[in-house]
Amino acid sequence: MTRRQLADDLTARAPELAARIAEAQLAARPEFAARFGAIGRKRCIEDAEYHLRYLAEALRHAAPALFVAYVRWAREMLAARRIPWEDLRQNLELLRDEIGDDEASAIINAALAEPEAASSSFLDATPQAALARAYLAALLHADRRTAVDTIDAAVRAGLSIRELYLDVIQPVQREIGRLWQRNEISVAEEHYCTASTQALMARFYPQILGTPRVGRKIVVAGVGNELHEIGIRMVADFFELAGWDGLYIGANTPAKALADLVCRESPDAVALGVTMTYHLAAARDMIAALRDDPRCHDARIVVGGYVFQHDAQLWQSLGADGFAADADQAVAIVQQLMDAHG
Ligand code: B12
Repeated sequence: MTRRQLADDLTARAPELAARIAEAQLAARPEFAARFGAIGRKRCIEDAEYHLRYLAEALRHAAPALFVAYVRWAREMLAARRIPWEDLRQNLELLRDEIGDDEASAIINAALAEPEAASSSFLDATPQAALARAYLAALLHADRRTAVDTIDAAVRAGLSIRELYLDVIQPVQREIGRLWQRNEISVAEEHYCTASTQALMARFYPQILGTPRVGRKIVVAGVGNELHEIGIRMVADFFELAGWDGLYIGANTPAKALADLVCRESPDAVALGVTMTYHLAAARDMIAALRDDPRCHDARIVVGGYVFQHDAQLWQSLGADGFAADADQAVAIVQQLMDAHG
């Protein structure tokens, strides 16, 4: 079986394999089964299925880093919910033995060999650390008025939209994710912060849409069931600031509707965002569909989003023309591709 066939097979058989792994783990740990009962069994199956989905993508794209990063993330997330590394490790070892493939085993072993590493605050590294901290603190106190006033004062003092987006909002959103991962804030608090930040961004549209036009168009969208929107929205806004028409479609658009819109609009470029590793297949399929359609096969296609941070070559295996790590670079890369294309 090739790597890709194995990845497809694991994806197709994930529910069945996950159930088998969970049974083996519960049989080896009767005290766990007794303590957590039916809910424990359900969680165990869900977790194993989740591990399988990430492993399948790491195999499919020959990108072990995707699985290694996932296990590092899962370890911290589960530990914060009092599920020890031993449980996760046992689950992964059972998964490895059940699959019995050398390449899959090598990826799982690489993840198991990783030393424990606690994540660190995203606010330490930003040049706008004090402002980012003040904004986040206000949101975590459910005080949107102070949050907005804090940003307004900084903008009046000269903070640009570029700095607001990349040095304040981006690290704050990532820090919110880290706090959720560490079980320090709830899903509801994360939703409140994200919704407040989206409302904040909307206040700058007169400025964002007011730049002189350069006669270029880009469609910006998330793929598949992707729900993460702020990153792609920033990308669309940076293109608007550079004078492009940035058609921001948002996330979670049916594939056919998105492909039809791209072909109808005939843009110079398309920007596709992927956050969750298990949405990579949707990006690959969307790129293939656009390349196949004579109405839009000329458009340059770039990809980006959280998942690409783990492997800088991943974009190539999706068939994209390029990748950018942030919204600023996205504009630069697309300009380069346009120049090279003539
Ligand atoms: C807000 C949020 C959500 C919200 C999104 C709401 C919305 N309307 O956007 C909701 C609640 C829906 C959500 C759901 C989930 N989330 Co979430 N989410 C986040 C969070 C906290 C912030 C995302 C964000 O706004 N980032 C800020 C932006 C600016 O950063 P960015 O996306 O990286 O974008 C920049 C670059 O990557 C690049 N870029 C982005 N897109 C593109 C596209 C192109 C073409 C280019 C060139 C560049 C580019 O430019 C951007 C700007 O510079 C992240 C934390 C994080 N680290 O990002 C977690 C996070 C991504 N989520 C996570 C998880 C686990 C989930 C869920 C599975 C939770 C669950 N159990 O249901 C679901 C999955 C939903 C789905 N089907 O997609 C994990 C993922 C971990 C992993 N191992 O995969 C994270 C990392 C949180 C964490 N630390 O644990 N989430």
